[in-house]
Amino acid sequence: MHVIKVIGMSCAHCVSAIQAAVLKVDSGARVEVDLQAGEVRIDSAEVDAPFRKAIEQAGYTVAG
Ligand SMILES: [Cu+2]
Repeated sequence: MHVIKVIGMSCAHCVSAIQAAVLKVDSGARVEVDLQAGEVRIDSAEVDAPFRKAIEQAGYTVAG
């Protein structure tokens, strides 16, 4: 399970953009976007880095 802090997510559009970015890395991943916490939780066997990169390429800032 990956927990990635993401800055700049605010609405349903952000949720679907983040989900699409994550699923492009691993189409079998389970993704939960928590807008209130500013967290993306990803259940996947894939490593962390490509998810962070994909989220940044979608236009968001990954914290930490
Ligand atoms: Cu949005």
